[in-house]
Amino acid sequence: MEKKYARTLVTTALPYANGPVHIGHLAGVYVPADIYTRYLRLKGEDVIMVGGSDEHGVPITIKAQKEGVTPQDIVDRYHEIIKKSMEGLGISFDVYSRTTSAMHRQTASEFFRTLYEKGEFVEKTSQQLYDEEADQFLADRYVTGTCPHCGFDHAYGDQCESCGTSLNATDLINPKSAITGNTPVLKETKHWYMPLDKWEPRLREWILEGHKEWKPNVYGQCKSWLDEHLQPRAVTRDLNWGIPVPIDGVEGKVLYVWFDAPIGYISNTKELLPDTWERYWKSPDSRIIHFIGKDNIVFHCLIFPAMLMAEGSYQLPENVPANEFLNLEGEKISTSRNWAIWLNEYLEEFPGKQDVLRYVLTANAPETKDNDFTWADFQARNNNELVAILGNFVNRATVLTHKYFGGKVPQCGELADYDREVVAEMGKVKETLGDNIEHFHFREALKDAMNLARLGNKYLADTEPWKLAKTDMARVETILNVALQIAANLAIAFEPFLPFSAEKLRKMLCMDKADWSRLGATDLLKAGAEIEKPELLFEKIEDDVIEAQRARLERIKQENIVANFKPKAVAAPVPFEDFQKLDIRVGRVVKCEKVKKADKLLCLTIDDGLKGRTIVSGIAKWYRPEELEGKEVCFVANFAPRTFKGIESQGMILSAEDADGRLVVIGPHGEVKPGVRVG
Ligand code: B3M
Ligand code: ZN
Repeated sequence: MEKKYARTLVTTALPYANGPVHIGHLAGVYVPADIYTRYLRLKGEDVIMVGGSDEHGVPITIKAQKEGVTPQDIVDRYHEIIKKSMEGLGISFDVYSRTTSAMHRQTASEFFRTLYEKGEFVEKTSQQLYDEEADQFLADRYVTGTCPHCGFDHAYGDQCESCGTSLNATDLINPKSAITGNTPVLKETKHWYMPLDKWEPRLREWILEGHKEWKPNVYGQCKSWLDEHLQPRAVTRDLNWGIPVPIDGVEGKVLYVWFDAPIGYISNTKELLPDTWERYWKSPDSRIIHFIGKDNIVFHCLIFPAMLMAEGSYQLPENVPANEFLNLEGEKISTSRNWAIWLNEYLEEFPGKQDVLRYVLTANAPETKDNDFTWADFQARNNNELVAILGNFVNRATVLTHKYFGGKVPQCGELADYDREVVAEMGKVKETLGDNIEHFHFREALKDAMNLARLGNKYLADTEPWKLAKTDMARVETILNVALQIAANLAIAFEPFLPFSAEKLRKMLCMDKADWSRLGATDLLKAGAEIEKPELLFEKIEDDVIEAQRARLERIKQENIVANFKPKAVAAPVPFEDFQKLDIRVGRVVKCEKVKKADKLLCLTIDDGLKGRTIVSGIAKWYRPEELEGKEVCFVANFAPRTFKGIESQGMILSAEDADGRLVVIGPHGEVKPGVRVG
């Protein structure tokens, strides 16, 4: 028997306020959390969903420094963007706050002090890199140097982006401060540590014994951390952005962002319910569910619970249904490389299509493994599922009702056997769909809802009321009554997933608020009741819209290639005599034309100051022939001739290959006579 709870607290990972939210955040955290919460609300349960922006941490200070503004400017900007776009997508937070709020600062400080006073921290001094000129300790991200593993000379203090190894800033060879460029020195500093090793036995028992029902990806990750044994973790940092360490006499130190951020869930609940928040956190008949992405598992399943255990008065989470990652067109989503679909931009570019994104992200949710978002799939799911199945069924049922019954719900006469089968099928949806949502199987749950629309379509296709209209109007009445009841059921079943369309559908059918307990009922609409004029729930998305999105991604890819270009290592030395063997000369292009049946090749006639020559070159993709005519180019004059497509090429045009593979022809920068040697 699963336990019954009096109330549920749903928390969603706090997005860093250093950029807008993207589809990866949505698919991993916010859309599933919203489905879950809307479902519980629909059932009339006591549930709140809390969220907010994570406004501390080094990435925010780095971004501020790059832009020459304050960290507060950065978080003010992105907090607004994130909050507004989440509302725009219908993510129904009961509160969406921020970790720079006064309430949070107070809550996190008190939490730290309680642990400090209980003697739950271990104090340790260690050597950290320090920038003497800037007079500050350097966070790992603020140090760059040579990677001790691969020799890449722009590795960060926490990770080498070339070979992927995680590093400590003190491992770097030849470290440099990102603030002044100086070589940092080692300096002693004191910090407070959570002794996670002390909590390991309790964490082990709580998760490995007590929560075998957690998703395998979450359980497995916890097990492997626990099996490797937990080490003490510093919960303070030498930084000037964050919540100051609330100990008398301590200056220039703040709480580590991962210490304060999860406490944000508590602060936000307090902000929402100043008098009753404790019920959600401390009473044993409440359950706490953390929705997060897989990179946050250790913090939510081990570190934050250890903090809660140490504090002593809080409940531990009941479940942490972490998702895997969503990729974009086969590549990892990346904020810094702009490889993402940003929610705020989507909402502007696809007005009124919130539910399409919600649908695609749920149908493709990375629940058990990483998944891929592609624009082709987005288009296909909209056109072949939302339009062709759900929209089409609702449209047929309502149009026929207007056509034959003036927009009034017809009487339901005696049901035929087939009608009974269909109705029975509809009756099953509530349990399977509900069960799937309760077990965090949102993809399956969405399929259950869609299958109800499929059932409706099949019912109309099988019974063909438009044919019966000439002979058996009583039968048509019953069929359309059943079809309309299915449509009304869809308005309930889809409410957690597609709240905008479900509302539109309820309005169209003149229904009251959706009520989960009525799902499956055959009397949601009363005979004789009027329904509104049919309106399309979804519209087809055309190829050009998808093409434009693909072109945007293609542009970003090219920009990234150019931005990330790093010159190759210089080749082995050669003696000057070897170089002199190559006869490189300047020539003028007299004529240039495409080579027939070879889209890469151009044929150039060169004035070489002698009797002239022909050179075939693979640059057609980058130059129109007339662009080169009259220009001076450099060419190798003493290669043995080679034949391309029947043309003898007497040399090679020199060109540089840019980071994105584009070839640029090389020529002199001043006036030079054709035939002059280069060297
Ligand atoms: N801000 C990290 C992230 O976006 C983080 C989550 C905090 S949840 C308490 O991955
Ligand atoms: Zn490396």
